[in-house]
Amino acid sequence: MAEPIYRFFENHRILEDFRTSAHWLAFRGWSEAAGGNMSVRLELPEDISPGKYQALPLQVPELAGMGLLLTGSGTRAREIGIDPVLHVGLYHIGDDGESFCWLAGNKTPTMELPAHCAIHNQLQQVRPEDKAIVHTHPESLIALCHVPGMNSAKSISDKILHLQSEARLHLPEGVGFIDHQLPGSLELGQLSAKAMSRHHLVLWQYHGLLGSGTSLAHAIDLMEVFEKCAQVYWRLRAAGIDPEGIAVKDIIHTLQAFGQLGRF
Ligand code: 2HA
Ligand code: ZN
Repeated sequence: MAEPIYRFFENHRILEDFRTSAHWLAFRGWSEAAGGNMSVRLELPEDISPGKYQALPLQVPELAGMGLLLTGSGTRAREIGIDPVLHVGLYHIGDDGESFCWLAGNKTPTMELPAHCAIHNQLQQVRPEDKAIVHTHPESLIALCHVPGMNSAKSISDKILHLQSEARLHLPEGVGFIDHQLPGSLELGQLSAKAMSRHHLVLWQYHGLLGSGTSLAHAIDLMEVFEKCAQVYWRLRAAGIDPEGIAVKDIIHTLQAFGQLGRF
């Protein structure tokens, strides 16, 4: 198709970020069935000719007029990694900030559309450089949710991130946590937006992980740091050790040395 919006979509360099990120998520086994979803917000060209608008389940005034790339419902990471054009859709958020319209690519957005919209609306205000959101299902982190006491941002951040000396440098604020919610619900979306205003990563209890970054690859970097710590935790538990972790004074020393203490 030769329409300008199709050329804009199909040639957009961000599709490469979708391709390589989806490939990696599939390779890591974090995306069983069609688990997980990704989005990036972007500016659209002036000359779009939108069609029919549908109501969004929430108001997103910060996103009015913007473009949103979103993986499609039921799309598999291993297939997005081969051809993102078929599996990622481009949408226009209406100037009213409460509707959206399909422009190109996949036509059926992920069931986590409310979360992606709510979070982008929040990030546009608090961390505008974070344009990308990834949701995925890493098993070592899901398993953590079943450990008694691992049920708050503080308990998980302090126990798990202090198992590797650089983890807290990547995530000085720690990670957020949300009690189990209905997948795809507006409630999950709104709680996520609130938690993501303070954290780059948020663990959804018994479900999976949510991350933001300047690119999809950057969000996945942070996710891998957290998942690595969880793998260290499970190795120690399997050896019969319940780890104390690195002393807080050493964590503080490291953050101080790299000028990140203010974010702790
Ligand atoms: O896309 O992971 O949370 C499937 C999901 C929903
Ligand atoms: Zn999920």
